[in-house]
Amino acid sequence: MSDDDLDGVAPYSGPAGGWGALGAVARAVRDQMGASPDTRALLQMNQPDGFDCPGCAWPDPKHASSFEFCENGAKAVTWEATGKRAGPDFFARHSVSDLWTWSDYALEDVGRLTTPLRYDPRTGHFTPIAWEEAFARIGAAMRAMDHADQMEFYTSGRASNEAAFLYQLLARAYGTNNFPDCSNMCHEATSVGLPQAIGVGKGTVTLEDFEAADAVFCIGHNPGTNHPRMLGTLREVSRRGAPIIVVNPMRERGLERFQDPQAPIEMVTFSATPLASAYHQVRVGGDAALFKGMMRALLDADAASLAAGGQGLLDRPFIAKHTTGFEALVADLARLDWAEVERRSGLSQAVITDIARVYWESERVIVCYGMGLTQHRHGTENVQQLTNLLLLRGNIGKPGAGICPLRGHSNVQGDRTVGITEIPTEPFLARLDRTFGITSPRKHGHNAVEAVEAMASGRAKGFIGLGGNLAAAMPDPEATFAAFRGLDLSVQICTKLNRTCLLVAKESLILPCLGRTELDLQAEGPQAVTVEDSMSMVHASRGRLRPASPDLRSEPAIIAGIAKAALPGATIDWDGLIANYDRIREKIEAVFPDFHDFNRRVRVKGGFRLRVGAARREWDTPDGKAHFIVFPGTDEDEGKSDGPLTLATIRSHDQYNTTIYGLNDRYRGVTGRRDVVFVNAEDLASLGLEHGDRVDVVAGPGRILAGQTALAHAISRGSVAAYYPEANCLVALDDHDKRSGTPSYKSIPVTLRRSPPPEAA
Ligand SMILES: Nc1nc2c(c(=O)[nH]1)N[C@H]1C(S)=C(S)[C@@H](COP(=O)(O)OP(=O)(O)OC[C@H]3O[C@@H](n4cnc5c(=O)[nH]c(N)nc54)[C@H](O)[C@@H]3O)O[C@H]1N2
Ligand SMILES: Nc1nc2c(c(=O)[nH]1)N[C@H]1C(S)=C(S)[C@@H](COP(=O)(O)OP(=O)(O)OC[C@H]3O[C@@H](n4cnc5c(=O)[nH]c(N)nc54)[C@H](O)[C@@H]3O)O[C@H]1N2
Ligand SMILES: [Mo]
Repeated sequence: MSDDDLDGVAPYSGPAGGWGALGAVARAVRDQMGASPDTRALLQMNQPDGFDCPGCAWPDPKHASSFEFCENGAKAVTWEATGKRAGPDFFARHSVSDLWTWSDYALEDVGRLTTPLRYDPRTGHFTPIAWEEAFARIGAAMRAMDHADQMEFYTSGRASNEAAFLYQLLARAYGTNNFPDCSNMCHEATSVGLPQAIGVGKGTVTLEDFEAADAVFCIGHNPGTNHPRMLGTLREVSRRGAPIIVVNPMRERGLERFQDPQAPIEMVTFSATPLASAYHQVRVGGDAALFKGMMRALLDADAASLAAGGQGLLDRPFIAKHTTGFEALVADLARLDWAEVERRSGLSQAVITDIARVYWESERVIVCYGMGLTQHRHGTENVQQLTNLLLLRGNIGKPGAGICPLRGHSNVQGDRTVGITEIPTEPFLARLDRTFGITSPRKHGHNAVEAVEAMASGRAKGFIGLGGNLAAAMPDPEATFAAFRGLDLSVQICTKLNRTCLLVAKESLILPCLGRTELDLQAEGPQAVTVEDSMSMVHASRGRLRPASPDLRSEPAIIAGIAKAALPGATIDWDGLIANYDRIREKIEAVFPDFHDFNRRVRVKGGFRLRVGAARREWDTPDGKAHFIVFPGTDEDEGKSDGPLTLATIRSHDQYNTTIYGLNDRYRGVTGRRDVVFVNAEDLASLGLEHGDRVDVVAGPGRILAGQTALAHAISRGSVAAYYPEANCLVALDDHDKRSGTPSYKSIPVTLRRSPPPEAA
């Protein structure tokens, strides 16, 4: 079928950014904010005295331009600052079973929640409830649990440091380490893989390093959509002539060409800056094989250099002084089977050697990566093999070089830093106990997959969600939804209605909170919160807009309300902490020494950087060294791959995780629909299918995404892609990286078959 016969499908020939991006912002402002929009919010975004953009965790340049433009940041802000409201009258008109039939897009499009709500099982509707009564009911249900581990405390990564710190305090004072969080579905492979290798689970670079890098590798992330402000950084790298090497199964426009809306000349001349100097379409799940191939090519070239009387290509002084495990790595790579590497990665030995050559010919290299590496059965191994590659040439802890995981939510890294973890360390718990006079539980808690499993089996009976939409974000909606419906208590602290809110338990409450853009007024005046970006920079965020409703409360205030009701005898001064968030920051500083002088340093323009040992070649590992870690083999699928194709779930340009802003995916040429699956043209042909055919995507018995339109797309052979969250039905709860628990959202073995004709279906 040609594109002319297909609704909403036409190739996109423009660059990323540019006039298309400006047009999209204008539409978002009009749709969400109405005729007289309060666009002041857009001008305060990422300014030193404004609020932190809730869009992504990419840092702000030190010398912030007057207005850091970003299309998807603007969408995130207009989404929050919308004029639309989901008030009591709306819930009186619509029952939960009625709302259940609405799409995710329609649910959030109703607008901001205005008042606390409680589900009334007699009428099937949510009805307004006073805050104090809501807290009392939650407190009573929490106290009625047989033991504290029956509660799950979920955090989505928008929560500020202050909110997250109070939340972990509440849960630990209550008695559990059950902290499923969005990081468990996101960069957990980084949080588990990197500390073993380099002693810290965070990136080692700063924005300034990009100015000094001789080459930048972009592996498995899509910045044009998910970290648009990064394109400005990549544009500068490209204009300096430094190579940008992309490894991604799909050709993503945001990595190919960028027209900077902040560069007037590019805009008026319709020119653009090319970004990727080479684009390698790896097979989905083939990265570890690629990295091992690159390391082997590097070792071979090193040996050849030495044999010819040269210096060799490895940083031997670095390896000798700073690392262990080198010999074991070399021994593993000596056994490498190139045929296997080529099959897994979909790239030839010659191409892999070329990629490796760019790597070894560059003195200083930064590698950026995202979900394309972490959301695999071997996500942790992917991250560690990449780290090996960097260590071989001393590319960690020197200017212009390092590892750069692109974090997801704007404060997902900060939430971890201030204690949201199911596997807390003893020194941290000891300091927390000393600071607050409590006895924290020592037993490790649940991550996201374990939490849902515990809920499904009845071991957990209560859930509080500090933001997010966990039920829709997790694999296997059938099992996950049933787990939520079986609970005794379900509390969602959120800004908009979503699917998780509708999974009602015996006692279900929705507690509407302030967003980042809004004025947070407490007993001692307006408050600012703090966040930590992908590069460990901590800075303040202050909202100024009038709250969407006078009845909203801040996240810290809601947590304090729950805490007082659930732990009536506790000695923690919750009201004092809430009256002035400086007091929360004093406590954060008492528990985490890296935050010394917190209140002063966060008031300095631009904030401050938390210590990242590896960035200074201080390795916080048990033996004080960085570690090469061997991953025997290259097998992503562990023989599980019975389907001929591997599917990756991806984000469209018009969504924020489970929040669907619109139905377009501009850079991939899809308009007004999401029911598509991207397939390589040769794979389509070999399956006897054509561009535009309706197909079912089959991952196993009962795991079927039916009625999708197959699109021939620039994606590597053997790889297919479909949108998240629709495709979550293809992932089983047990399909995850066994070391980090990260669901393998991007390595799902599937087959495609022609859908039965509609009348027969
Ligand atoms: N506008 C917007 N911004 C966002 C988000 C959003 O949804 N919308 N989400 C936020 C969050 S929480 C996160 S975690 C980040 C996500 O940001 P990204 O990491 O960019 O997320 P994805 O869109 O899931 O996938 C990234 C890329 O991985 C590629 N890929 C898939 N499989 C493989 C593979 O096997 N190998 C390699 N090398 N690449 C592969 C896909 O083709 C895609 O280009 O963005 C954050 N920012
Ligand atoms: N198949 C597949 N599944 C995935 C992924 C994938 O790539 N593929 N990605 C995974 C990843 S990386 C992540 S991070 C998770 C995302 O999982 P979550 O973080 O749980 O989900 P979000 O969609 O970001 O949450 C959206 C909701 O957050 C609420 N919200 C928005 N702003 C605020 C606020 O300021 N405060 C509060 N309290 N609530 C707010 C709104 O009510 C909104 O409905 O999904 C994961 N699931
Ligand atoms: Mo994420």
